[in-house]
Amino acid sequence: MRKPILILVAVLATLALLAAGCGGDDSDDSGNSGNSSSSGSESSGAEGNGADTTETGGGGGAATSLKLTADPGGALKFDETELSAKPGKVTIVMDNPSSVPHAVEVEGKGVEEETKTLTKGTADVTVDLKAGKYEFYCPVDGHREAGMEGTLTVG
Ligand SMILES: [Cu+2]
Repeated sequence: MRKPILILVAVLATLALLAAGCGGDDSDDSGNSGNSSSSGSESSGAEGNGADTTETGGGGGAATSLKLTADPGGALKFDETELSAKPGKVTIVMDNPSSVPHAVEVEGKGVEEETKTLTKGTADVTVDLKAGKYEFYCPVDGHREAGMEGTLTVG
């Protein structure tokens, strides 16, 4: 019975010495090691936030996205006059590559929402639509009359 205990004690003592030795040797560098560990923890936190964002994105993924492009040469027209979507949230992204200001307004069934007016860029608006017919057009003065309009069919 005694020998195993002595061996165990010897092993523990050896391990303790090794551990103490390692700790002592590393103490000069441990400051840097500690900082590295802290940075790692911060990174983990960021990953956690990223996961939350992904979940939120998944919920928002139900929205239908429609794209509308204004004439690149500056003519008063969109590339589409007929758009269609399923009922629910619909995001209309208007790309205006020209230097003529444009926007898109969606109107119908009590809905009336528009993107901001801009040149050389994209703007979007999200609307919650029921089945039916809506109109979309550019609300800039004179543009709708010139032909920047179309029909959005939801159903
Ligand atoms: Cu316009």
